[in-house]
Amino acid sequence: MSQALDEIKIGGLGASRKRVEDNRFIRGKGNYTDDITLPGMLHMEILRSPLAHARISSIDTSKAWDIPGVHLVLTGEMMATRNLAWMPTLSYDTQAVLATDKVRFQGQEVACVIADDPYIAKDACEAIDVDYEPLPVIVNPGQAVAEGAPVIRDDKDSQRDNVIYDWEVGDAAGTDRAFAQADVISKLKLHYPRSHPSPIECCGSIADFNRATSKLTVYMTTQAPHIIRAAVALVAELPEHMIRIISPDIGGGFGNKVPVYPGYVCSILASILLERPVKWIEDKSGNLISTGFARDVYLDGEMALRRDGKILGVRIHTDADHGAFFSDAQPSKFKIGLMHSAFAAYDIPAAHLTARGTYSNKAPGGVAYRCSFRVTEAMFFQERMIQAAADDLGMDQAQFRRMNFVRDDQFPHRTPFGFLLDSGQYAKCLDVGLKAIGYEDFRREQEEARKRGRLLGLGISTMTEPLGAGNSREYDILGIKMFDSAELKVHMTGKAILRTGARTQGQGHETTWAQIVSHELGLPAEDVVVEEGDTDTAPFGMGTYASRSTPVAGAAVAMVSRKIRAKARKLAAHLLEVSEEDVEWELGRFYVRSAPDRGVTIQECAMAAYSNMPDGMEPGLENTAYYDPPNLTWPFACYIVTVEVDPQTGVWDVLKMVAVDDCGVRINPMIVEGQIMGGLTEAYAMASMQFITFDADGNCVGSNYMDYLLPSAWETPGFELHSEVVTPCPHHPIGAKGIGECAAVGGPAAFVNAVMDALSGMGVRNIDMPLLPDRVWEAITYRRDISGAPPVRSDD
Ligand code: MCN
Ligand code: CUM
Repeated sequence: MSQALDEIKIGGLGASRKRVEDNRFIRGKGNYTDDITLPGMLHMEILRSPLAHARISSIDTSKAWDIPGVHLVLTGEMMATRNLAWMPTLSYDTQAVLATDKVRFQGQEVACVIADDPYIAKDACEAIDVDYEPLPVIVNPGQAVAEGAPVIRDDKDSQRDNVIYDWEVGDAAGTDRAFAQADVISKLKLHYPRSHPSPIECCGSIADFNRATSKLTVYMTTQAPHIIRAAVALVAELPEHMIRIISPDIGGGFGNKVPVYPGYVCSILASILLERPVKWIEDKSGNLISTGFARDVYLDGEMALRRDGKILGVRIHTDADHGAFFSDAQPSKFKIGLMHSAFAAYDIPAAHLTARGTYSNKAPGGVAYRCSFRVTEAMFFQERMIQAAADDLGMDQAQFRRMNFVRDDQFPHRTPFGFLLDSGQYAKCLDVGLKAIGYEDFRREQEEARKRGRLLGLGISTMTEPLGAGNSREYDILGIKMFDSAELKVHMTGKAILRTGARTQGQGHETTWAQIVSHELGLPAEDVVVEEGDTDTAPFGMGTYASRSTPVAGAAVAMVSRKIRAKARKLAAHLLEVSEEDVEWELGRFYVRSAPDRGVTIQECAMAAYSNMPDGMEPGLENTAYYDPPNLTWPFACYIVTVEVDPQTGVWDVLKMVAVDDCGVRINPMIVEGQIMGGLTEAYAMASMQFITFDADGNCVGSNYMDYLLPSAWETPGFELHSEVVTPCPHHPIGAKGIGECAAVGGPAAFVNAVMDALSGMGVRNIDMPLLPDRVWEAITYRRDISGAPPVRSDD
């Protein structure tokens, strides 16, 4: 107990330390990509296509070249002479850097201008004449596979249609047998609409090629600097040791800053050609219209049920709209990410999933936005399906979940799709949530209110999700294995610098990693500075996404600290003049087992490492650890929302929301709560207001913040968080599981389930997100489902 208290005092595990990075952020002293100015720096702007699908018959850049201050106009044709008109994507497809033959989505990069300042560059973009011959446009998977559909990717010799892949996982025959035995079969079909992460800071890069040293330095907004270095080495064929990627402070990533964008590539080539630094900073509409969108998946599934409520099997089919290029950043082995993590929290004997991916005339993207590779869609479908199934059976929502959960004594548990779950207390989380929301009372209140014409609803979402790719057996990106790393250097006065292969974008790694070192070594957290994001100094790692930092890099931080402690123990034995076996450890101090008063602090050991080491010992107190996790981590969450729907207007208000998250041991409870609050806010936004859609001509509707709404504190409801359920991860060195995405993943279904519950008995089975008032009103008034994303509905 006293050790735990001492630890909190020095900022170790469990301390709600204020975020050290906020010291500079809230004083305006952050250092973002756009803050960086280099001598002789030029500015790049991108000309984007106004049309979604068109053949390019000519591009005339002569007027742009004539504008004073213009240094370079890049087109696809010029990129092609360097073999850079196309680049490989992280999903083994190709993507146009600058269009040559055709444009394939509105907002696609057609040309770039590099000039003395961004205003000249923008004017010069407008002076470029492009002749387009419009082609028929495809905006959803139904159109993509229709008879006679134009082939979008006619650049690929082997591509005869718009299908990217047909993929399956699970046991088809076993699932057929489960359905043959079912008393009830419940069905659900829905669309998880396209959404956009919209971080405060857009994407950007400053490429600086120095001919004299042959060194290319790129400052850029990336969540994964080492992957970018590898990609630049392989695509631009530059020697890897001559490439330095620096990811400065990042103003939010949320997945938007994982992919490789044409703007990065163009700024790099421009700097090589001009031998001057070239800066590209994307504007807000450019960001919304062309980068890293998420979701856009149609899900169709059914569940085989026994009359008593036992789930016997599930079948899921997904149709994913990938846009013009298949550029998902996801583990190589899986075509539809970790969609097959669906239903993992439930003990289901048989399951089968089929997935088809298609091209469309929309911006590429795929798995980004606070989601471990499609788990958001998986968990949304799961929890909507669970609610529909319970309704079909006439069973209580909570009881149906409880009777089908994987029980505490069933771990380790293998899901029918092959994942291995290690630990959890699902029923307990649900019980805490039900108590907090006042379940029984609300149900009574709901019934009473119904009699007076008021529509109240309660929605539950319970899920476990796989966080922390990978283990290297199963998880790689383009063959690069998904492990991570940490390097710790303890200086002679006991102060230290820690570097990892992850990259914080707002999650607070500078604060939390120091807490892990504190826990392992007893150094005060404030004595440990954390640095990430520079490939010349950080150890190799796969970056931050999929909430993998704590599960993988965080584990590496614990492991490297233990290596340091092992060496410090030898130094302690030397200082105490006893054998190593006689030395005991307590937080921050080694002592002699038979004489506990005789001891040395970790700081004294650090000094000895540089000034008084035993004979034959290598000096210094530094080490590196690479960590390949044995498995993913599986946090669990229970989100419960109550709402009131106004039948006259379709407006719905959140009455109360409770969240019970079990992410194992919490390093910093305050940061964890911040992650959950942020995620729930995003979940609420997706459920209630966020819409980025396309008309029949492929015009993006929602490419500005008048149409694509970000919730402010005014719209966002209050959330009540509960942290009493803690199931440590058995294979993580400090028992932590990931948390960064849980609320954004599990939250949306709770809101939608609540509105659907309010409408129960009205013959409405589904309203696709966002549940805008007019859509809810239409469902109530005409007693029908509302599907897809207008103006072009999926069923059109
Ligand atoms: N943490 C903790 N105890 C745990 C788990 C996590 O104290 N048991 C802390 C971590 O140490 C870290 C934070 O919580 O400081 C998030 O940790 P983790 O769950 O490991 O997630 P990552 O650090 O890998 O962050 C990635 C995740 C993703 S994928 C997206 S997308 C997202 C998210 O984080 N983007 C964010 N949260 C974000 N928060 C901010 N402010 N900005 C973004 O861009
Ligand atoms: Cu896919 S959003 Mo996060 O994993 O960077």
